[in-house]
Amino acid sequence: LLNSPDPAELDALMLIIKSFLEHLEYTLGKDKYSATRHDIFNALSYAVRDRMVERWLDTQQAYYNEDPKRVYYVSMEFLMGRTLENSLVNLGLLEQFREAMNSLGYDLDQLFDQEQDAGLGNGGLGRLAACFLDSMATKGIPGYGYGIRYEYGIFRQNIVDGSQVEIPDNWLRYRNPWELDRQEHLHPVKFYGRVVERKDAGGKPVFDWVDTEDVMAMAYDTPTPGYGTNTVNTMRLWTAKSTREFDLAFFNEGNYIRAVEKKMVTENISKVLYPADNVPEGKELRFKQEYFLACATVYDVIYRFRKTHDDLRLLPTKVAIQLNDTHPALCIPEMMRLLLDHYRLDWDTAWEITTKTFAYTNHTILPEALEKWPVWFFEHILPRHIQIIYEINDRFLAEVRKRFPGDTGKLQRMSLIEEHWERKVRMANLAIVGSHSVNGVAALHTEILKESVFRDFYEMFPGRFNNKTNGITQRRWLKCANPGQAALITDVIGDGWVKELYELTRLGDHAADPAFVAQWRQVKRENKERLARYILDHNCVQVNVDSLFDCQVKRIHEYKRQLLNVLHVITLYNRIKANPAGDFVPRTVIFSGKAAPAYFIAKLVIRLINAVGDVVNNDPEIGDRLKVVFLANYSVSLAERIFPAADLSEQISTAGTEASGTGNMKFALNGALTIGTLDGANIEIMEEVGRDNIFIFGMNAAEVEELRRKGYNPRDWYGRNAELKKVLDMIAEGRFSPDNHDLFRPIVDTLLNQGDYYMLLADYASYIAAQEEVARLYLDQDEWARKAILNCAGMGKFSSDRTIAEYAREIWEVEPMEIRPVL
Ligand code: DL6
Repeated sequence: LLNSPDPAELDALMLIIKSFLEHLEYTLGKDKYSATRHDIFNALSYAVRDRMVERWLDTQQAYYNEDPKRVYYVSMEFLMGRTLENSLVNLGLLEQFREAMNSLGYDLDQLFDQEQDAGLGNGGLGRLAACFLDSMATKGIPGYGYGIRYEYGIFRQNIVDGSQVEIPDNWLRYRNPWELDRQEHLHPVKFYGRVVERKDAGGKPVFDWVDTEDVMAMAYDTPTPGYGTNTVNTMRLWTAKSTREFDLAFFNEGNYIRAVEKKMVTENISKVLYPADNVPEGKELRFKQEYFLACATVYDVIYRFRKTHDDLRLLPTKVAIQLNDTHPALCIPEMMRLLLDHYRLDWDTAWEITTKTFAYTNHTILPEALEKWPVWFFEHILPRHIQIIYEINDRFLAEVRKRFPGDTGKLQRMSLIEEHWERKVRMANLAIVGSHSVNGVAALHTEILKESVFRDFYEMFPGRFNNKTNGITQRRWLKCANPGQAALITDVIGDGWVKELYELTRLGDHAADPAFVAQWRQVKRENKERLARYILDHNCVQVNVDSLFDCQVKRIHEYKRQLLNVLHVITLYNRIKANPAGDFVPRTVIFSGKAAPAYFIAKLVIRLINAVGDVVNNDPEIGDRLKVVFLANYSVSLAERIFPAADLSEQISTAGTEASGTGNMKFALNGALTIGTLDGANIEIMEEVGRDNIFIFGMNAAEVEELRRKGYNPRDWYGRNAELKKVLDMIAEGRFSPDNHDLFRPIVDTLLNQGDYYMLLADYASYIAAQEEVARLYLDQDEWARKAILNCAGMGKFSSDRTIAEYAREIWEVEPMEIRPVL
């Protein structure tokens, strides 16, 4: 059954088959009669993992022997998605495994669909962390991802009667074949208790943190392979286990059930990912999760360092720790605690080591998203850390006083402690003060950080601030997600782009070639057909494949303005209704995204989208000139279906609110044109693809600021624009909620009566005009395709390989290292 005539190749295929069958039989205890599809997937995954493990051990051994500087990317979220296909691609084994499985009668693509997403993240921040792991391994950076192995990842979203319903994501139920548990890497994490001060033999103060409740952090490791290299790095995720002492103490009390209950409560720390994006939850359990990650990680980092070094002062020469937002910022006081209390270093030495080791990435400028933890949480849960934070603050404010004498406003703003009726620790201030580098994730974002959010800090530490524009991995987001377009590109420019995305520039030469344009259009059509089948299967809506696929997929949030898109949809609807015989460019407007479970308006927007879809999709006069679909349960694997099929990418946040965006990059890479504001990375995308190849509308960040300063009255805009007024009146009057006329009133209220904070009304007219331009261009399909090709050609900058190379050079000061296979 095997096609290859080459005996070496045949041997390789036989080895794959043998490994697969052995895992099926010996690891899973199944034979061909009892194996389910999922067993086949698992056996195959184990066979693939074996290949990774060989290179993984070589890599880790080389790191041990050569002792390079290592990078630790610490993040509360890693949104990995599926692993099987990506691993095969990165290992260069996709076709071999395809043929081997074929010979056994299995279709590899169908097996890929058996895999559950690892959804250990909310959105952009978590997916960025996953792209960075891929790029670190590909670039040969000795890197580690550290996070939490949540038993329940981001919830599954069902849509019931138009509303979001959250279902727990029990992703580990059918086992996770990629991880290896490391029972020996078990670190204690302390909580609660009190601090006792005493003097050591030399008369120096000693702080003992006693009477604590301890939880163990146990490591699970997942290999993360690079593309076209032997490097396989590690993602280490911590899970909470109760301590043996804990078990014994409680069981010995004789109350067995209470003991088991208590044990479960302790282990709850790693139970569930908090599902809020861009807004902190403020819950005690989340605080404990953050410390759990910080404590286990810092312990592990120092433990690994000390295997080969005695002098802790060398730590910053061998270790760089990147904090993915402030969520892991407790690493800073935790490192100080260990250096001071355990290793007995003096404050200045400990502080120098700490600040030289840490770097902080900010991912949001929304003021409500900046984390602040009540001081009493610290006093109660982390009593030693609050002492250390106070000391950091005292020393820091003394410096501020020296630099800016008499400026009490500055002191108040820069203090690590917010002195309101409830005193809070400002985690961003802690992260900035405790790091040698602070970066934003797109040029505009970094400027806003410097000029407004962290202005005082920028004045004090100008050299600390830098920009690292985000990126995405082209392995997942083009090569795997869009094999048709990837093959077409490789046909004309070779496959160098998979490792060096700037190679795509050469596509520009082909944009005017009619044969290439025709092939490009054909690929897009096939991708749209595939998505159309998915929509029919999941939403029971038949969409027109010739219509413009207009997509907005991302978390549902007011600042991202899905509502503005809905206003456009209703405008189009009204226009068709007013002129049923008119010529309209057919559109399918596709939404997908989750709302935080407690975010009332975001959930109502989902309901509105579905309600508008009900009216529009069932109106015979509209036909297939307009369809609206909301695809449930947005996830990495659903995203991989949507991006390749998109014609238009909606990136319409209020200027100055979206730190970067990465969906914008995925769409453009997959040949969608962007309609967007001058926000986040949209600006840099425009610079790369050219102003003529993108639809820019609306106010820029400075204009938004200016209007806010002058006083914005959304009612002025409402009164002045008849189409806009009609759309809002229809929503308010229940045109889309005939059974409950007031259902969507709160949405209209946010716009008309609560100040329209994100200025949808101010940008409406310009958005509608840009959409008209979109429709006009879509009439010329070849011209549209030409621009889409130029978009793809301009995406070189947005590879996460470039981003990681910049972090490595400018923040971490680490060199790539080549891993040679050990024979
Ligand atoms: O940097 C990754 C990603 C950006 O692309 C998005 O613009 C930004 O909204 C997102 N930020 C968060 C913030 N969560 N917190 N904190 O997810 O980061």
